[in-house]
Amino acid sequence: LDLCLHPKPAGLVLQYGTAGFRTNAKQLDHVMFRMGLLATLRSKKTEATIGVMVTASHNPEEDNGVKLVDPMGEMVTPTWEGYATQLANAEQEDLLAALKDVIEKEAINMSQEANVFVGKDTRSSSASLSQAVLDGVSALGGHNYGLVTTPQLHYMVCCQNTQGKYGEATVEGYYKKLCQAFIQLTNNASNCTDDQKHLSVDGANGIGALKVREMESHLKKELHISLFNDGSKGKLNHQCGADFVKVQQNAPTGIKINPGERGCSFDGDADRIVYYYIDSEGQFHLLDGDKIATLISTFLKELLTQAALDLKIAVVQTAYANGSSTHYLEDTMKVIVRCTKTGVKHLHHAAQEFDIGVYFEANGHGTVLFSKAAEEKIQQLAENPGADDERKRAALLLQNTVNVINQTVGDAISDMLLIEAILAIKGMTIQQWDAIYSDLPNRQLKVKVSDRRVIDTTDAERRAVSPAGLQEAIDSLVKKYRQARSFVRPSGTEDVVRVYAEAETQESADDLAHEVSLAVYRLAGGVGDEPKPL
Ligand code: G16
Repeated sequence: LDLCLHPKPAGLVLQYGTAGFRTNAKQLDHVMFRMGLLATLRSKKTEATIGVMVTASHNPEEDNGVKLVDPMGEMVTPTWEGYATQLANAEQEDLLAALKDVIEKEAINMSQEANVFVGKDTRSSSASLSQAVLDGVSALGGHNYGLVTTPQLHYMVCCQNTQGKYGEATVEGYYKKLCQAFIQLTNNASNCTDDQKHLSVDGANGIGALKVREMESHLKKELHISLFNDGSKGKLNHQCGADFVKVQQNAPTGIKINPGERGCSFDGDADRIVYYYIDSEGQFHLLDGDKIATLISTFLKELLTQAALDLKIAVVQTAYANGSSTHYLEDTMKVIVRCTKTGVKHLHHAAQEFDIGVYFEANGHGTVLFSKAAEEKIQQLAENPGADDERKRAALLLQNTVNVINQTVGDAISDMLLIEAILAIKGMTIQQWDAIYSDLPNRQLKVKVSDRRVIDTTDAERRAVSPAGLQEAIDSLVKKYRQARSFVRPSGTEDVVRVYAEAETQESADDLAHEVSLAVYRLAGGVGDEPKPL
């Protein structure tokens, strides 16, 4: 193995962030190679298949990134995130020593075989960068899946390591499993018109668009998809996609939907989804991750009641969750709500503590986890010849719900199928779904600072502990507005500080977000022009 193949520019330092390494694609060649090496070691250590996904998800086309996927399809464990950072930052002459260090610390048996699945998104830099990963996968058994969505890669890693119990480790197998479950679910919907079966999808000009096309024939016309931003002309994530729609609170460019009709947007690697519609007055209505979590948990709770199954259900959110959603879930739905730090890995972990854990970030990244015991109880009831009809019907619906969900990670395609099935079964319009609760007006902003690491947070990122005086400043600004809340945190995927504010009116939310941005700019070393009022 030639360790000099993809040399590191001297002095460059990068961090394994919220979702792996993310930066301008030009800086990532050596990181990719080294992540190939590390994935091989992780595979030897776990004696299982490991995934490597080359993507920068919601970031602009010029960026790229890489993340490692552990054996059950989950994000790589924190100790190994640490190794990833060490390896990525080791100067060229120290690389061998850094590798030896991991091998020693983890007592890795180097004669053990390794198997690594590599996937990539549609960015122009992804081809050469995924080749760099493959160069690093020095051992036998590297498998290149080529173009896949991030959740498809997670799914296939899990299938491979469960010897097919979770499904077949191919993209075809993924479509078959999800679509079969979807069709079984929608068989329970009565009187669904063609109009109700129609959905407009914004593919963010990314991999999700290609994969929706590939999947369509498996849907057997149970869902009619009009695909926009399919990558044939527009730029990835540019004025489209889930992040744009969520942050701008506006429809993506390039989509055509009639008033009242459902639309949804994926992000660049199809692990996020948000829904929306435009009313007859031309007003845009967003249904984000919080609304999705509410819809799904309501549906599951109703089925559990019908099935008379005593399973504990919880919803996991982050600080970005709209205050109205948390109130509704806790006070009206009476489900347990947990708050974790941003990053799917944190939510996933918290959701594992319950029989059924529904986790969603407000940005549309999320899924549902069922404990083994919960899945067994559901299956027993579904197969019990003595059970009464209503209980059995509910158990069968729960079983198909389990099968339509990609439990390894948030998945736009799987979430879309689940949401479409729920709306069809409940005979619910998007307006009725939207009316479950009303969002508090909110605003998200970004502030550029010279070093975002000066901001440190606690309490699931809801309070800043440094720099000195920042939290006090936020507290006194929040006091000026009704029903207000605000927090700041350094992004783990972009070189910015994120600011979130919500309040009783949009004007208050905008003013508060602006004032908090100014506080960040002044107290945390802002660069460039001072933030201007909206
Ligand atoms: C990634 C993570 C998400 C996170 C988002 C923004 O999303 O997977 O969990 O919410 O980044 O993170 P940050 O605010 O730290 O930049 P994606 O879709 O880009 O992979």
